[in-house]
Amino acid sequence: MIHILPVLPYSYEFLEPYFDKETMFIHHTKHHQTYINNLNTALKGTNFLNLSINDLITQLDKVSFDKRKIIQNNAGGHINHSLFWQGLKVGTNLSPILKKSIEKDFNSISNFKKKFEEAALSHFGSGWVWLIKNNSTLSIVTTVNQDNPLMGQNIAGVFGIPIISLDLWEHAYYLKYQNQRINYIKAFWNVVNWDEALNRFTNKNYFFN
Ligand code: MN3
Repeated sequence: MIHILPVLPYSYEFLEPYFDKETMFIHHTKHHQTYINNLNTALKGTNFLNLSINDLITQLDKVSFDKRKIIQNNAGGHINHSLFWQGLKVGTNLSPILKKSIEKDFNSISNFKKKFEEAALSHFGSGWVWLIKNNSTLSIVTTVNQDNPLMGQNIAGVFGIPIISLDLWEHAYYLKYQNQRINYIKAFWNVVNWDEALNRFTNKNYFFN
């Protein structure tokens, strides 16, 4: 299969003023597209051409060593951005079921947000911050580069189902927020798609074609 850029489920200006139109446009059409192009190129001549992106990222340990890193980086770049776009929306609310689970593992919603912001702010360099679910426990983790918690412990250093995620690469915020990563992180709370988070939490919808 040839991996293709998923259509955004909203317009580029939909997340204004929190995430700006120009950043969203470049991020989706240039950055995400480049990961996909590089992935399609890297997969040529391999036995992994028929795998969906979901299956591919869980089988990276089977990729030959000389191609593993380039496929890991670009398959990760593809699925991470697909998850990210679907995880953004304005005007959704945290559902009681997920709220209860966050409160169980982080004591309160405000403490959860504080821990998430701290993890995002202290992550050095490029990567992602995640709320993940492993069995019935929620935790906050960061991954480097384009690693994804679904890649597993051996590849990403962590395993879990992504519930919410935030891109920490400078390309995700530099145009609007320059070096002020904290302002971008705080703006994120206005555009978290809590409906999508609930779908993933209840295991209904975290796979992509
Ligand atoms: Mn990005």
